[in-house]
Amino acid sequence: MRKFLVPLATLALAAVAVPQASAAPPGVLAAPDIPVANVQAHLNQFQTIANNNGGNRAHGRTGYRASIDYVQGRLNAAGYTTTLQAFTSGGATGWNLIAEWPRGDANNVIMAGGHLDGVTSGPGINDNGSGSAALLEIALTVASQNYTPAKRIRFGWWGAEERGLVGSTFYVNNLPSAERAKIDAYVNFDMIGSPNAGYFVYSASGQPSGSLALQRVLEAPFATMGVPTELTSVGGRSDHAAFARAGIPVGGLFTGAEVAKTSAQAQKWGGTAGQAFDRCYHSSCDTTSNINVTALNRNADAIASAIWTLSAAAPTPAGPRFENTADVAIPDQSTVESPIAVTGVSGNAPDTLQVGVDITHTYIGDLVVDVLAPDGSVYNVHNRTGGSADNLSTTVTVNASSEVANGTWRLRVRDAGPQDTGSITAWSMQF
Ligand code: DPN
Ligand code: ZN
Repeated sequence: MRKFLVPLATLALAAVAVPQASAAPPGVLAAPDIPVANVQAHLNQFQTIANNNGGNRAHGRTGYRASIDYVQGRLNAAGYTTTLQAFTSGGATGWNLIAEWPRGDANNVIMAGGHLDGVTSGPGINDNGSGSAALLEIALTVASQNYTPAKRIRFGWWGAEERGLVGSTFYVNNLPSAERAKIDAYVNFDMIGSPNAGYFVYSASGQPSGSLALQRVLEAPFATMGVPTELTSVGGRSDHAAFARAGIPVGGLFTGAEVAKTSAQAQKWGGTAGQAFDRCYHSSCDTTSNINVTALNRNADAIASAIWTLSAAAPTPAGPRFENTADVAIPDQSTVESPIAVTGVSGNAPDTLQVGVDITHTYIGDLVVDVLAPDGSVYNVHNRTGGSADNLSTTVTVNASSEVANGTWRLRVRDAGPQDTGSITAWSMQF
């Protein structure tokens, strides 16, 4: 069903469902405030680097190497052990920069990253000086606070994202599987200071051990700030993609690129309706003037909050995880199912069964999504909420303790309204 045909029941619900959180929800840790002036100082350095190197910081150009040298120099001075990982793309050498804070359990790694390269047509300050600078300032804060997390924190600045996610893909593809398995979550920050900013959260493929779902961890600090967010799907458009393909839970923040802000978005966030979130996306005007300092500040604080929350979580021994990544089309006004065969789990399912659902659809207000236990018991995970939002990418906790674990579980999706279609991209069960 489309936006204009909102059933009365939905309207009545919407009238009361205005979340106005004022304190951090349980499980969300207070993190230090990240001074935005320090983040801006790093952006000024990137701008100077571009000015001195032909106007850009692109892969294969001297401005990229200078950007790496700046970030690595600051990290080394703060006590990080940093690693440069070289790769070749388009006949030129590029580098990923990896920095690990040497405390916390090395078998449970929380990874945060963003791309450090820009396009050749401009200095790349919002895309992605913004994420790079915020990550650098947060890494420096981890050090200056002498933070001792439960989990290991690893930062990554990726090369050659703008040439097709080359650096991050190289990193993940070259990680031995035992090392991949140690990464509990990867969070990505690409374009977080867009001048006509939106506040977007994305998340996919499950939940890190011992922690709240990534989506919740990323949304919570904005709720505390009283800033509404939208859950979006950025698909494979940034460096989280390779991690997601490796089965690692991923999430990220994003303030928008070339797409125009709608009037509804301008109403809740301010800014200009009908204008791109970033009019200077991939162009020469992506300079330090192309930054919304309020958005940069909020996102830097939110990233710090997410990293503190994720790294403080005590790792829990994860039970087995099962998934079905086969695409199942959801024709209009139909019911489809995707099975998962669970074997080798003794006894019943837990009361905290984590069900991850990834559905691409043009109107999630049409969808009724249920998990069916092997004996046919029905657990609803989504019932036509979300109005005109598209794509359902979420992790829900299901109390399935009265169900025998072994057997065939099914995700059942019913499209209960006319017009829109989609597909089940993947779903998973973490015991
Ligand atoms: N990384 C940019 C791109 O590949 O076009 C912009 C972008 C960032 C898109 C984050 C989606 C999410
Ligand atoms: Zn870009």
